[in-house]
Amino acid sequence: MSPVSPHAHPDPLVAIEEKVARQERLSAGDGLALFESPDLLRVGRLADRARRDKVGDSVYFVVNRHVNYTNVCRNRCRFCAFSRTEGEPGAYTLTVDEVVAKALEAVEQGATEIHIVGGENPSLPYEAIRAMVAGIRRRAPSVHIKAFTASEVACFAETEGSTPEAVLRDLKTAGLNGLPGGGAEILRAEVRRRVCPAKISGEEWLKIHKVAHRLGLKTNATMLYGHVETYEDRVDHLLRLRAAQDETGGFQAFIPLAFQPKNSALSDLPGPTGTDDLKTLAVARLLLDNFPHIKTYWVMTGLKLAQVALFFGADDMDGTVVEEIISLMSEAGHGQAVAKSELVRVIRAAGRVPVERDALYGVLRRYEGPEPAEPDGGGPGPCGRGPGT
Ligand code: V47
Repeated sequence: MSPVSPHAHPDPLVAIEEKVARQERLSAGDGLALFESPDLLRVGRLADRARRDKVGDSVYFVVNRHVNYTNVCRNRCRFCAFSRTEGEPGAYTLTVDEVVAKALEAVEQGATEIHIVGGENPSLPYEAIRAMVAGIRRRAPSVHIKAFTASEVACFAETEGSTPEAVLRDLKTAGLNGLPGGGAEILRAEVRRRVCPAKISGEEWLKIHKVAHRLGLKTNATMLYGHVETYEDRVDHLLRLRAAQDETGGFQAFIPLAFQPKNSALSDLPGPTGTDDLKTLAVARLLLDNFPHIKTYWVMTGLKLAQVALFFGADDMDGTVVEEIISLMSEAGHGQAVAKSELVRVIRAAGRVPVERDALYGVLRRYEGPEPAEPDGGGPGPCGRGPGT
């Protein structure tokens, strides 16, 4: 951080407020000052303003379904309650037909996006991975397939004796449309050494996303926060994402992921508090001035806090989700599915305009006017429990 100028205002937020009003880029020092500020509402108001300037009053959601095709993972990251070693009780790998059937069932119920991720399972042949994508594409030509984190892509390349670029080209030919934002964790090496030493490096994660962008695949970025990382680590993470976005413009959304400690090797940690959830989202909106969308992921925070997050910089509530096992195994306790009508209701109650989007933020329907949303499909599927509070 640069030394404090003798003429600097004693309240660092004043200079930041001026920069936000001028739509000027914030520095690492600004990011740190925002995280360190005890004035949550002031930070939130700034992020709210930045959100309004960028996207107005629309709040987006997508009717989607998650499919977690295997929990067998060679990495065994310390924050993860989902992964298992091959042969361990609870280890599973879905067949190609099972993955395709889950996706098609969701499409029949109105899903426009399928989000597929799993562990790094080197004994799963790459042909099976390709067949999942091709099988869905053959039977559902227009659904958006957002699949495989950068670390899975690196694993496929390794098992194939190939490169991430060749794998991405091949999966794109099979029908892949984009990559989700998982696996980023905290990009800094010192933190990765402590929480996910076997995973690809932060540099490799960024490189694979940039390659995907150059191939025309849109991707997202996440940050898993509230474990061993410091505010400096979070700021470093956000600024590295911002620099990558300056280069390629291929990120659509940033999603902060609140660490769920239960059943993980870090279960002695308390996990982030509600104020940390809101502040992290707000600082992300303020630092990531080149990211169009900031998502609040209700699966990790609960729908009520996700609704409040709409006043702290968020403009996207992700989706109906259905059966996301990563949070289920960490007993996040906020449910696995939410009805479309419920998302519309909470967005309206926050005084904003619900917008059902497709995976590329094309508008499918704006819920304007006073009429209540009709009871709908798109939500809780066969595995759905309603969201908790
Ligand atoms: O990659 C693992 C994280 C990610 C825990 O791109 C945990 O639209 C909290 O990436 N507590 C998967 N987080 C989820 C993800 C995601 C979710 C929603 C939307 C999008 C998108 C992406 O969850 C993993 C990992 O970073 N994770 N364990 C845990 N205990």
